[in-house]
Amino acid sequence: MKFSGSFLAGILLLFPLSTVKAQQNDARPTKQPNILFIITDDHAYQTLGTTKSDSPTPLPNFNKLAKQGMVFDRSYCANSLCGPSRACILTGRHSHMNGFVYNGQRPFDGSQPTYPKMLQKAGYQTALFGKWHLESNPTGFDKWEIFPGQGSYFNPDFISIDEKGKRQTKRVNGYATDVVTDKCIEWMEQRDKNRPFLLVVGHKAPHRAWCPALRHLGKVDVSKLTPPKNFHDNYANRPEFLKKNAQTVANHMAIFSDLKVLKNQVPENMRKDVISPGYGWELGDVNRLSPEEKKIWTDYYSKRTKSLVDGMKSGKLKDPKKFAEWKWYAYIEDYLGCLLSVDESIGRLMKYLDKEGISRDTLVIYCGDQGFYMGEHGMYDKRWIFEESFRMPLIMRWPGTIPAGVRNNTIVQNIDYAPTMITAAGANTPENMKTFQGLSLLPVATTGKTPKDWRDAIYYCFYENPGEHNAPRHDGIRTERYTLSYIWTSDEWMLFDMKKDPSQMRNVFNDPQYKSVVQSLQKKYHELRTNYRVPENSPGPVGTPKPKFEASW
Ligand code: SGN
Ligand code: CA
Repeated sequence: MKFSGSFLAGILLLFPLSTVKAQQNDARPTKQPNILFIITDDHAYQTLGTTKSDSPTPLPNFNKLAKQGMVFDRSYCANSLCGPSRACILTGRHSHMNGFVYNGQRPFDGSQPTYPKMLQKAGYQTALFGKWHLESNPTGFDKWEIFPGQGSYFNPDFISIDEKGKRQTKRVNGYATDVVTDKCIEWMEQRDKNRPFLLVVGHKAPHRAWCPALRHLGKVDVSKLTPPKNFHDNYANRPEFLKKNAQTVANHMAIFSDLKVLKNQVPENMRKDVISPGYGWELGDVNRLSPEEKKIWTDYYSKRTKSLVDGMKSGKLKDPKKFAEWKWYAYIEDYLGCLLSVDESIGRLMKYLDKEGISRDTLVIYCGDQGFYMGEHGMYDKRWIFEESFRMPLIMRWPGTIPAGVRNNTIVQNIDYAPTMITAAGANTPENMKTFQGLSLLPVATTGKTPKDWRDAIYYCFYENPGEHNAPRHDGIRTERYTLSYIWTSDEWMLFDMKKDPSQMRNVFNDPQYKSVVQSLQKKYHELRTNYRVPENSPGPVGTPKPKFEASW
């Protein structure tokens, strides 16, 4: 039987495309949900803000999101660095398969299958605003405006494509988190309401150098906080390489940039005592502020500068441990200050969904791009397989489909997010699903339970070597109880018993009591490498600086 074009158009008017497609496909939704994917930069799970204990400062909208949705307490990244992690999320495949193994090595190959491209094909309108960090132009998005590189907190620039397909850069006044949220809401206002949408909200916050919005200066009370128990970690009982890491709060933070001490208010003869060698640069972002804004910023940070100068004069901060703690308080105040704007952004986006009456039709996914240290092991930044940088925040909300207020403990990974969205959209064709190495989280998310045949271990690989923070190339696995890792550059193994030693202070790899555990975990490690098709010499023989991987799928 043949239908004329107008008859078909009539049918489509009666049944919007989203409904028709979902009915044709025997996937779980009866209607394709909108997907609002909010991704922040360097948000530490420890500060997620979904409970009182993990929120040293009130984050009411994170809290509400958690109550209305499901918090995944054990979601891990596949490679703890921004670009690679985002590439894993986009493709649902590990770094060695998608080819983006570390920042700046080469642009992301946008010709490979990704979840936005699949959604576009399945009838979605798609957009992305904010942080991208994969260098090549985004593919799979009808509309995109991205930050150049890391982006700026104040009056940020956005790259987009002009009519001739050429890149153009435009500066927008405002604070990055607010501006990205404005652009997202504006785009949703103008969307085609008869088609589902995918909107990726890419926030810069709370990335280094942790600059809160001016209205949030002084809004975080750090007086009751204390540094983590292992803040003064001396790295005993673990591989030698750890001692060489260059991401400690004590020695590797830039005093005038990260910690926002005002250089011209520090007496010259004191500067050598406060600047860690090589970390004396000043904050570039501040030069983007107008003179009025700069005054507010300078007035605020004068107080911090005074506390440093007074502490040095009185001798209180001359003790390196005390000085490191002073830095930690400055760090945490600014870091949490950045999260206040993200919290507001979530509030605004959820309010918009409610106002439109589409909350029940929208799958909201909130995640970070990897984990982050809030002083654990004395560190900031990420990269290592240690729990704080490995685990990332993940909340999913889909009222009526995902049970509300549930904490889920299933081990999941960022390569699972793409297959989850594709399955939710009913686009889980064999052709699409075969490209993924991750699993759809819907069976977990809709029941809150771990399916019987769920994986028992995940694979991790960090390629950059040694990089800005001197973290070596290493890979490893995480099971319910253990983290096993191999440092390729120094040929060392680490094993942590997460039940007995959750802070990872003791490497038990050579402990005779763990002999059989080591054997079975090493077997698992090799099994995962084979199953995920990790090339035999990846991440590279001892000492090799630059492995090259082509995207393959
Ligand atoms: C910058 C930061 C690093 C950070 C990398 C990667 N230094 O280089 O501290 O690890 O980005 O971050 S900074 O002085 O320029 O802020 S990532 O999130 O993009 O992977
Ligand atoms: Ca990041």
